[in-house]
Amino acid sequence: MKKIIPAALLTLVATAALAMAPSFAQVDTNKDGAISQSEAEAVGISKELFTKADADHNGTLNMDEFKNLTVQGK
Ligand SMILES: [Ca+2]
Ligand SMILES: [Ca+2]
Repeated sequence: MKKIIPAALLTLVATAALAMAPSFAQVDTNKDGAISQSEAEAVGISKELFTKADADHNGTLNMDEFKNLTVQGK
C-alpha cells in the first residue's frame, strides 16, 4: 500500500471541477453582475475557494475572478 490514492484523488477532484464548471451567468443567479458567496456556495464553491478567488477582497467575484477560479480549479 503506497501512496497511490492521493494522486487518484487529485485527478478526480480536477475532473470534477472541470466537469461542473458553470458559466458566470449560471452562477450569478440574481444577475447583479457579481457572484456573492452564497451564489458560489450554491454551485459547490467552498468558502475557502471563494476567498482565494476574490482577488480584490470585496466579498464578491467579478467575471475575471470567477474565470480564474474555474480555470485553476484547485
Ligand atoms: Ca449575484
Ligand atoms: Ca472581488
